[in-house]
Amino acid sequence: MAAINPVVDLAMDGDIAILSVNHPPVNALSQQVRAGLLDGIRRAIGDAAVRAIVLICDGKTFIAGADITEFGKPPVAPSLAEVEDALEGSPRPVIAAIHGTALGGGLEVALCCHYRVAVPSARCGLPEVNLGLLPGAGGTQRLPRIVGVEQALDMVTSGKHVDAKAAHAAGLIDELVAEGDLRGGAIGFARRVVAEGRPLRRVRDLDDKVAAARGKPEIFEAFRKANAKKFRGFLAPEYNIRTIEAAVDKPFDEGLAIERKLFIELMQGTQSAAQRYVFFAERQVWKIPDVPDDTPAIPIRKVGVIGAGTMGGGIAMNFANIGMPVTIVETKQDALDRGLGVVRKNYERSTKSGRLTMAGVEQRMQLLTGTLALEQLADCDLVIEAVFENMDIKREVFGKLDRIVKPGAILATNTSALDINQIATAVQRPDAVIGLHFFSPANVMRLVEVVRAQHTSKPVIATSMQLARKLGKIAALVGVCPGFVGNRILYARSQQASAMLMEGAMPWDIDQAIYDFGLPMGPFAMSDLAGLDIGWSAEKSKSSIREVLCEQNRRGQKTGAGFYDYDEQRNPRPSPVTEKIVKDFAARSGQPQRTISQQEILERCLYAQINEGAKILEEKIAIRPSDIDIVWINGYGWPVYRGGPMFYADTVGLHEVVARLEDYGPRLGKDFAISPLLRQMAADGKRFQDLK
Ligand code: 3H9
Repeated sequence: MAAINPVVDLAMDGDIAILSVNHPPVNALSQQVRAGLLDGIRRAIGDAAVRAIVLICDGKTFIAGADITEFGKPPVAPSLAEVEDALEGSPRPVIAAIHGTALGGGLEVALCCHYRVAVPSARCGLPEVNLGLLPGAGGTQRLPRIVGVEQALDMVTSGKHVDAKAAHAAGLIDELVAEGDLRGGAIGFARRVVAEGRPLRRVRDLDDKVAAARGKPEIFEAFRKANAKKFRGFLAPEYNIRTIEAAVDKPFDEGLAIERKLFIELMQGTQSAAQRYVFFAERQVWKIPDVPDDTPAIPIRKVGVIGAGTMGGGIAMNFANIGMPVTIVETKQDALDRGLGVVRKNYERSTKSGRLTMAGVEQRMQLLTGTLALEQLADCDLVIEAVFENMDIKREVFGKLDRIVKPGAILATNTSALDINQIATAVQRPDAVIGLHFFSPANVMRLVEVVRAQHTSKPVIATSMQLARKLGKIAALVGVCPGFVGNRILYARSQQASAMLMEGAMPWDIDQAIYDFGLPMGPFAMSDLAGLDIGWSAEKSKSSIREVLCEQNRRGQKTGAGFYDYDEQRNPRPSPVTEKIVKDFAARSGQPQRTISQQEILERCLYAQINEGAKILEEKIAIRPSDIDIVWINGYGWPVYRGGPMFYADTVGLHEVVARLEDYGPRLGKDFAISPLLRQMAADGKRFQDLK
């Protein structure tokens, strides 16, 4: 074997050259890989003994794409296009041998080979859209020429991975080879290509499948329309569509030039910068400086959930989904039956969309055992309490658990705001206590705030993080404070939203500004969805707009009215009733009324959030700014193309954020204070991204 460079080798197997990449962790196309591939292919072509070339990778995967860490930096030769030209232009057949994932630039390289073989477990995809990009190395022009326009559109705009079997059926993979023998299978395939004198099949020369869509712009219009909601606010999906249109309408090289131009435009924009930042943030969030990866984890084989309400049921579903038995405890049989009934209904709904079979539903339901006896939790490795948000009740539950549950088990609370340190004083083993704050609906929402209390042990933290990952969640480790990270920042926004009602804005004005910014809904629509009567009781005073709405049985979507009026399909309409209530309150407050601009609404809401985020960092409640962004993207629908509130602050400029907050001054409320950290960073010209 001849080393071309530290990451690429060239070897011979008889008359077949084996060009292999060994660049962990994912064989990304760094400069060294590109240079090695270019050199290797030239050498192989230059060797008269070589009859065919197999391109293969070491480690767990084929090339998983361009090296994202190089993006945004000046390009270094050779370019990927040069490598691709060398592969595609080779006078000897080149065969890509795929295992793991062939993604982005990796699949684009494979598409420049004359043939592709893969093991059945391999997957292919062009996930650039998830980085706010489009495939910039010919993928948008070659993919539709192989799989057709419809599938290409779906793949480039969703970033979805296609498994090898489906890729084979679509023509993307020419042959599936035995799972454990990719190299042997690929060499065998190469020998057959040579023996049969098969042509050098260049994908760029294929036309049938794109010709089928030529002169039919309606295909693209229908696709845009069908996905308008999903693509709202994102630039990349539309740019991807345009490149596929170019593949259909233009000659290959012209299409390639369009792809290049649009790729550069996206690469230089803020959306892609945000999405690339989120890619790394999603991976960083698992890293906890004082809890190393080798921290011993507690084996979790059986879980207990206390409370069969919306939260408890949703939490239990997560565990049943991964095949783990769950014991659900309720205090009354009818509540238990109702809770398990809702779980079954949720599962059955998934059968309608084809995500689950009826057998799958039964399998999951069998893993769920309902009981009224807390004692049944004795042998659980993890118990999650999801009862009413009341400190006394929670402490009582924990006191009992302490006496019942076996030593070494994790005792978790799903509280969304209460002081977990105080809950932990109810037990003799505070090191076992942790917060696992799932978001509603818990079987759907990706975020879990893992809340570290004062005495939580490192194995308990490590186990909780690993478990969240197993459940398919994204977990952020946060500290104890009212509302933790997510709800504390939400509260900062709500305060501004409520204050603006007193100054002349209507709930729908505020919601519209937040929606247009890219969130799925504004604060008032969100309250209506959650229910306005959470924590409300009829005996309470009528001191807030929310309470008056509840008095009038306007308790949110579930009662057909809240801040908004709702029709049968739950479509919201501005409500004259709410308008009157707001105006009455505003008049009583004595505050002068004015028209509040969309800009002011946004700045006050969002900059107050950023300010709260800075305080959270100051108090070390979050490990890093990007963890806060992960919380807000995954728990509250902050648009990923704006990178989370802290990243967004960087794009605005911290100096500007502070200056605007100062301008608003007393309007922000008497308790509002600008975070000293934010102020200092603004003065120093720093960004949150600099706070690694
Ligand atoms: C592209 O190709 C553009 C072209 O069209 C045009 C070019 C001109 N680069 O996810 P993991 C790191 S755009 C650099 O935990 P897994 C990652 O940060 C690219 N680094 O592993 C992590 O580092 P650390 C299109 C990368 O097994 C480590 O590798 N391709 C890259 O769960 C392990 O990653 C994509 O978008 C990269 N491309 O999943 C694919 N990829 O250990 C992106 C990963 O320090 N990658 N790293 O935290 C993935 O989807 C997953 O990493 C993959 C493996 C499925 C491959």
